[in-house]
Amino acid sequence: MTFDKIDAPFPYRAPEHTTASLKETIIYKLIFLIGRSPQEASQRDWLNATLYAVRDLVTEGWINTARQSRDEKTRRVYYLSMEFLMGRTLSNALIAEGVYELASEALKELNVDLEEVLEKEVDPGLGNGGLGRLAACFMDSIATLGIPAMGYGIRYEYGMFQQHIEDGRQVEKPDAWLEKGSCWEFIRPSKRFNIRFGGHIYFEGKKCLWKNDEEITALAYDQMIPGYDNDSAATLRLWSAHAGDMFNLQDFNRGDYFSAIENRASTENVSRVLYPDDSTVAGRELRLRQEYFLVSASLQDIVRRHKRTHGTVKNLADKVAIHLNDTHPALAIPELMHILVDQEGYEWQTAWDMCRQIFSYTCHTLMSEALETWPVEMMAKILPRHLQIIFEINDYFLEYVRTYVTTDDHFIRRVSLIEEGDARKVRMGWLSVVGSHKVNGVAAIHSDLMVTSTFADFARIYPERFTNVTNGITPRRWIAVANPDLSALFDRYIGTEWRRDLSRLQELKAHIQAPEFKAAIPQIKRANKVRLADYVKRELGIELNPDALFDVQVKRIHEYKRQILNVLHIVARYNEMIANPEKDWTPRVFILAGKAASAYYAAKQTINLINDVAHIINHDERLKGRLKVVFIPNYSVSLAQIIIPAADISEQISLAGTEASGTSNMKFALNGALTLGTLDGANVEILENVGEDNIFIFGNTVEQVEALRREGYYPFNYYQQDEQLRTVIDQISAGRFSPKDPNRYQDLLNSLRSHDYYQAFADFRSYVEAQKAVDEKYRNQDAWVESAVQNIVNMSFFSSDRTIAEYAEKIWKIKPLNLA
Ligand code: 26V
Repeated sequence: MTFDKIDAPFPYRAPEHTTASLKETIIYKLIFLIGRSPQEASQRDWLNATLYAVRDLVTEGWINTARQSRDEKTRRVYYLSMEFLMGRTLSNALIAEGVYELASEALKELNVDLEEVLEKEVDPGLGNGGLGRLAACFMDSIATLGIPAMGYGIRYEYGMFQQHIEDGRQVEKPDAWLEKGSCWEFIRPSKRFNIRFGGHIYFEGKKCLWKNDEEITALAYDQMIPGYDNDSAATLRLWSAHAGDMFNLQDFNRGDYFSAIENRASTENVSRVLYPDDSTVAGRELRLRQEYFLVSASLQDIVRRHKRTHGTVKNLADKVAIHLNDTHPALAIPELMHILVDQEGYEWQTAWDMCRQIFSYTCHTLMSEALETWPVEMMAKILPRHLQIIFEINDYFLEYVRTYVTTDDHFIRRVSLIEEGDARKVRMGWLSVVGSHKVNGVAAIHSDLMVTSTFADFARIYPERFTNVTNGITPRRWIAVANPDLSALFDRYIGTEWRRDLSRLQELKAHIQAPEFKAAIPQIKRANKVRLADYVKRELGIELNPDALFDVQVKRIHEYKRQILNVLHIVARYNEMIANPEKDWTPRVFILAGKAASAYYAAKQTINLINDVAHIINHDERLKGRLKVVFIPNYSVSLAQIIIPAADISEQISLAGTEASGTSNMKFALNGALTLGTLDGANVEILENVGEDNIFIFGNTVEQVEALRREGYYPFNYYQQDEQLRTVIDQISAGRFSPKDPNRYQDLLNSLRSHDYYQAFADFRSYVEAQKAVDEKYRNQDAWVESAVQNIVNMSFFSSDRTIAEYAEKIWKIKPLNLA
C-alpha cells in the first residue's frame, strides 16, 4: 500500500506545545537538522531551528487542507503572478499558530532573544512593489479564509536588488537571498515539467505541430502560507529552472561532454533574476522566456492535477479558475488553447469558450508605457505556436467586432491584438481582456478610468466584463506583526477576533472616548517612533526627535508618484524656517525610502536630490534639530513594518489619475497615520471611510488634470508666478544643495520647467497650504489623536479578506472550504 492510500485522519499530529516541549523541539531541530550543538549555535542557527519547529506546526493543517480540497473535488482558483513579496516568514507564522509568546519564552530559557533572531531572517525580495506585495496579502487572506487556491510564481535566484546609497546616489547590489538557506520551503523533486522554446511549427492536415529546439525543466518549490488560527495553510508554488537531463543534444552527440554541461548555466538563466523595472517594458527576450516559463509550468501542473482528480479535462472550466495578476502571465491564454487544441484534441471553438470561462485578469496600472507588448518577431522565434494561436484568436475576435460592433477601420485597428507598424507587436493587455470573462481595476476611481481610457474601446465591445475590486491589506502582517502594541490595545478592548474579521474594529468606537484608550494611542505611536529612530541612528547615524511629526513617503521612486513635490516643499519649508528661526515651528522629520529602476535616470536623480537636500538640512545648526530629512536605503517589506507604524503623516501625493490604488496608504491609515494626499487611487475611498475632517486632501482632480492637459499646461507660468516655488527651483539650479556639482540637477529642472508631465508645479501651492494645515492640526494634539483614531477604526473595508471574498464571489465563483 502506498502512503497516498492511507485514509484520514492524518496520522502524525503536531504537538500542542508547552514552553518545555517547544524548547526541546527547537534543540532537536538544531542538532539533527542543522547539525549544531546549542553551545556552538549562531543566531542564524537558532532562527533556522525555530523555523523548522514552527514549520512542523503548520504542515499538518496544510496537508489536511490539500487533502480536503482534493477529496471534495472543489472548484479551485490559481493565482498566477510574476511577483510575490512575502516578507519574513517566522514572525507571521508564530502569530498564525498562536505560539509567539511560547517561542519567546522557550528561546529565553536558552538565552536567546526571539526579537534578535527574527531580524536574522532574510526578506525574500521576489517582487518590485505594490503588485508583488498585493499578491502576498492575497495569499495570506486566501489561507485565512480557507479559499481553495494556490499561488504560482518564480523562485528567482536573485530577487530585487539591494539598494546602497553611496555619495547620495543609488548603487545596486545583487540580492543572493538563497545563499543563507531557506528552510521554510519544500523542494518537490517529482513535480517537474519540461518547458519548450523555439523551433518551428508545421501542419499535419488540420493539426498543428510544434517542433521545439530547446527544452528546460521547471522544478517546484512549495511554501506553506499559514492561515490565521485555522489549522489550515495555502500553497505558494514557485518554479525554478533546471537544465535537468536536457543537455544540449547536439553537443552530446558530438561527444562534447564539457560544452553540454557548460550550457546548463545559460539554460537556468530563466529563473535567475527578477526584472527590477516596474516602469517600462524592456522588451528583453529573457523576460518573455520567464513569463512563458511560469505559465507553461503552472498550466501543465494545473491540468495534470485536474486530470488526476477528475479523470478528464472536459469539466475544466467548472472546476478551475485562473487569475492573471496583470498581463505578465497572459501567455497562459494561448498556452491553455495549445493544451486543449493540440494535446487534448478539442475543437477551437470549444477550447476558446472554456478559456474565457477560466481566465480573469487584474489591471494594475494606467501608465501606457507599462502596458506590455512583445515584438511579433521575438515571439515567433521563442514561441512560434503561441504566436500562431494569438493570430487565430485575433482573427476570431476581429470578426466578432466587425459583425456585432462596428466596421470602422480605425476602431478595428485600435482593438487588434497586433499593433501594426515598422515592428509589429502583440498587445498583452488586449489579449488579457479578450481571453478573460472578468477584468478588474484595483480601486473605484481606477476601474472607472480604465473603462474610459485604457480599455474604452473594449468597454464598448464587452461592457459587462469590466468591474472593480478595491485592493486591501492583511491585518495580520500590517497590525499583528508590525504593531504589537496597537494589537495588544485592540485585544484589551475588543478581543482578538479583529485579526480575522477587521469589521470588528467598529466595536472600538464604543471605547474611543475612554481616557485610557485615548491616552494609549499617542503612547503607542511614540514607542513606534522611538523604534524607528533607533533604527535610523544605528544604520545611518542620524538622530531623530520622536516628538517631532514624522512625515513619511515610502514607495518605488517614480515621476508620477511625485517624490519631487515632497522635496520642493521640504526646501520651501527650510527657507521659511531659516528666514524666521525664532518662530514656533512644529518639529518635523521627513522620511523617504524607495528603489529606482536601474535605468530610470529621473528617478535616480530624485534619490540623489533627496540625499543632497537631507545633507544640507541635517547639518544646518540654525534649525536646532527642528527639521530633519532621512532617506532610508533598501526599502523592503521588513523595513515597511518598522517605518509605517511610526508615521504621523502618510504622503500619497501622486498626480490624480496615475496611481491605480496604492496599498501603503491603507497600511498607514490602519496604523493611525493621517493621509496627506490627492484624489487618486484608493485615497478617494479612504476619504469616504474616514471622513474629510480626518484626512488632508489637496491638488487638482482628475478632471482638472485632464483639462490642463487639453488646454495647455505651462509649468513655467507657475514657476514665474509663485515666488516660493521659484526660489526653491532657483536654489537647486544654482547648486545650493550640490555645491561641488552645481549643474547636477539641470536635466531634472529643465524637464520640470518646460514639461512637468506630472504637473507637480500645478499642485505645489495647494500642497504647501495642506502642509500648513497639517502643522496646525498637530499643534492640537487632542484633535490629532482623535483623527488618528478615526482613521484606525474606519479601515475595516481595506482588509484583504474583504478583497479576496469579493474576488471569490464576483469573479472566481468559489466558496471557502468548510474548515471545521
Ligand atoms: C510593471 C512592469 C511593466 C513592464 C514589465 C515589468 C513590470 C514589472 C512590474 C510592473 C508592476 C507595475 C504594476 C504595479 O505594481 N502596479 C501597482 O499595483 C498596486 C497593486 O494593485 C497598486 O496599489 C499600485 O497603485 C500600482 O502602481
